[in-house]
Amino acid sequence: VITFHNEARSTLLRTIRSVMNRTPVHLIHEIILVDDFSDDPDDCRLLAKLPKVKCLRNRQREGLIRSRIQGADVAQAGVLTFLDSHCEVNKDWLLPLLQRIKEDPTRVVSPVIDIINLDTFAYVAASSDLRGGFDWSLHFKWEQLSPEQKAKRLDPTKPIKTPIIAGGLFVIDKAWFNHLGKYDNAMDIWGGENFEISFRVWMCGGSLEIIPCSRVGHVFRKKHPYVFPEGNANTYIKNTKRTAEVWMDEFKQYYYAARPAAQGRPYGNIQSRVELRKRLKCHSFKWYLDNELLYQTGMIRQRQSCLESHKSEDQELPILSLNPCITSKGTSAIAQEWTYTYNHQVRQQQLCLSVYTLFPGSPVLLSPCKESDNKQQQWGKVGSHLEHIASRFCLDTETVGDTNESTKELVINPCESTAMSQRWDMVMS
Ligand code: LR7
Ligand code: MN
Repeated sequence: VITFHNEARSTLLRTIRSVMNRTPVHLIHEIILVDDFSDDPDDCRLLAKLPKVKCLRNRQREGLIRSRIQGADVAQAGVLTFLDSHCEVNKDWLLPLLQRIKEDPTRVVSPVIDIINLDTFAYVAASSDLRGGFDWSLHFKWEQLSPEQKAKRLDPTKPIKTPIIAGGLFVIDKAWFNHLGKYDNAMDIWGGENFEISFRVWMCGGSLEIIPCSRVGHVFRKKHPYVFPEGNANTYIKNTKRTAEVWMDEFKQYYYAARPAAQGRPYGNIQSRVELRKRLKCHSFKWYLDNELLYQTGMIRQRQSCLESHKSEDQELPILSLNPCITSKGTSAIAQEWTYTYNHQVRQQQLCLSVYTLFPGSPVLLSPCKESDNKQQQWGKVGSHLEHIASRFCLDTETVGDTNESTKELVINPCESTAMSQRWDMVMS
């Protein structure tokens, strides 16, 4: 879905042409252009002669937010890809994005956004050590990954969790987009919708990622090459104020402090968005600030040993053990890779660390993750302890067997701050 208002034909064509040339044909169901009432209706109409290209034209200027909803509503495929109208997608851009959604349709994924030079139109690589960030005035900015985060990124192809997406270039499962409430259709022209959708995705059960293997160039412009019927500042305030009022709870006071002009400004009715948030049982904004970066993957280490899963011959599900940490990449390392999720599960693909009997010494097992009623699978990080929330006991190891053939088994035991066997380092990125 590509929306545009008075886009230059050359850049519009560059966008579409690159999509057609650099995407396996069976992965494109259709290219939907939404002409947001551009001066010349032929811009869109002529392009619809290309294979797979469809053209919708608004009867009045709507802005990019309502235009994207229009495009999404008519789209027939199961996955939606949004692009600005002045992009050049790079080689193999789409597969790495689709793969992430195939694995987990609650992910919303963006490519690394390269720079198309405004003056020369040259394609220039951007840094891929960035993620999205914002300040309290709801101004988007790119944020360097910290040296710590960078050092942990041994695998440069690994997705980067991001609190916010830039907004224009992303892929989302269509059913998930609809379930989450599309966009706020009372937002006008341009601006603010990227915060709204980013907060909503994280707070209502999804995640946002930048996928370094996928790259798309974008022309970054110094100013808007189009008019805002209500004025640029008014529109930005209306859209961000709606975002703050619906999603930011008590933290909206920081928004008003940083953007005093927003106080007392009309921003329309937000009731249906407030209801949406209630209906979806979304987390609080505080939760977002506290947790949105805790969705981490990495090793769970006790001194030189790491928590590992392996297949056993006589059991259906893999079993847990403690083995020397594998620091090299490769398939054997995957057995030691764990994800600590926002709902406090410790998971490996579809399996979760679970405890079904709540006695000292009860075994910790891998069993299929459950989405609800999953108290047996919830773990809290308390200092260097991993606390099983239902029992309030701590993840522990016990040595079984004689001294020659001893193995370590995973159990829960009453928490003891001095027990070395209860100390875990979650080496996460
Ligand atoms: O009234 C309008 N109707 C439209 O259809 C105004 C704009 N548009 C179209 C426009 O032609 C373009 O195709 O909407 C698209 C985005 O507008 P831009 O290119 O003027 O926006 P931008 O690139 O300056 O702004 C970024 O933030 C916006 C906030 O509303 C949108 O989310 C943009 O999609 C977004 N662009 C990107 O994320 C690309 C990377 C830039 C960065 C950082
Ligand atoms: Mn743009």
